[in-house]
Amino acid sequence: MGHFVVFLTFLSSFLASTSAFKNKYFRNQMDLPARLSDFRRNHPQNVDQHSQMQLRQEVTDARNPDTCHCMCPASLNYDSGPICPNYYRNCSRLLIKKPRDCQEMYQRGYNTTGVYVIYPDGLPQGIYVRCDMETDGGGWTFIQRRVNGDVDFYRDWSDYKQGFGDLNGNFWIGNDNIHALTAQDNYQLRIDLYISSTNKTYAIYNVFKVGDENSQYILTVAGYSEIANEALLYHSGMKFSTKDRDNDRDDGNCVQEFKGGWWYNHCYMSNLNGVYGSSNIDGLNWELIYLVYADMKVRKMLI
Ligand SMILES: *[C@@H]1O[C@H](CO)[C@@H](O)[C@H](O)[C@H]1NC(C)=O
Ligand SMILES: *[C@@H]1O[C@H](CO)[C@@H](O)[C@H](O)[C@H]1NC(C)=O
Ligand SMILES: *[C@@H]1O[C@H](CO)[C@@H](O)[C@H](O)[C@H]1NC(C)=O
Ligand SMILES: [Ca+2]
Repeated sequence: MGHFVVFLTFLSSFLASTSAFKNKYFRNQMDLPARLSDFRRNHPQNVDQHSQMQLRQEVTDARNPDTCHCMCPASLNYDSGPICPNYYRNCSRLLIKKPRDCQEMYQRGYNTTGVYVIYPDGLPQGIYVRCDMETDGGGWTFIQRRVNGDVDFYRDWSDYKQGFGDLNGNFWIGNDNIHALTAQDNYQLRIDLYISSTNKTYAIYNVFKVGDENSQYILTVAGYSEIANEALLYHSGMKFSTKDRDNDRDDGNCVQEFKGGWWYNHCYMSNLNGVYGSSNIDGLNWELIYLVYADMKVRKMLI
């Protein structure tokens, strides 16, 4: 209980300093988690204050003997080895190292799918991401998700650079963020594809990297398992193209024709940022199989 009170005290002083939040939410402390997630959604510019809050909560948790009572056995390398179960956490390390991706959040004991702040190398201010903490052992950082037509994906370079959408719905986390994530280690990419609500499949590529903006976010994808296929390999080595920037290999303009930001070649075998619900060639599809749901997520390769 003590750590909760400390957290509340901190939260109160933070809330009191934010007048819009105060007027709207301060009175009702009964429903803090929901209020907090509302606030995060609506005020992404305050990511820094919130990440500090998240960390402060962790520090408090880590000092509490009820939530942190054991150490990793020496045989487990917490930083790069197998997932260290929650009850083996080494709290000293928890306090030192910020999570660089969703897997490191998972290793800290966060096992619920949802929105978290992570700190990829080179992004010390932290970013909000959605984590899949269930699929195949969890620890996946979403880079893209399509669930319905609420968000338009026919956008310009700066939108794709920064990211757009809603982490609880449809989004692209941003090419700078994808670059930062995949530059810090060897990541694999998993793509989940739903042809209908009951007919689903997935693809895994064991090599996935996106270059920086100078490279025009060039894609490197390889190492496919038997489940994956050419649908993405065809795009390996391509630069990213958007509505306002044609980097494709085609004489025409793939983006104008197919309506997504993507690593278009001549032009595509997969169009996962295409138009949701369209069954034309500009639709959301994987080798012309039209999809009702798709997501893309990355996880560090465990060697
Ligand atoms: C926990 O981590 C800290 C910091 O890395 C290290 O100094 C300490 O020896 C570790 N303790 C155990 C029991 O592994
Ligand atoms: C998630 O973590 C909680 C609390 O640490 C634990 O009780 C629960 O069993 C975990 N669930 C899974 C699926 O690992
Ligand atoms: C799922 O969709 C694929 C591609 O359209 C099709 O070949 C397959 O037969 C479908 N499977 C089921 C169980 O409907
Ligand atoms: Ca062209």
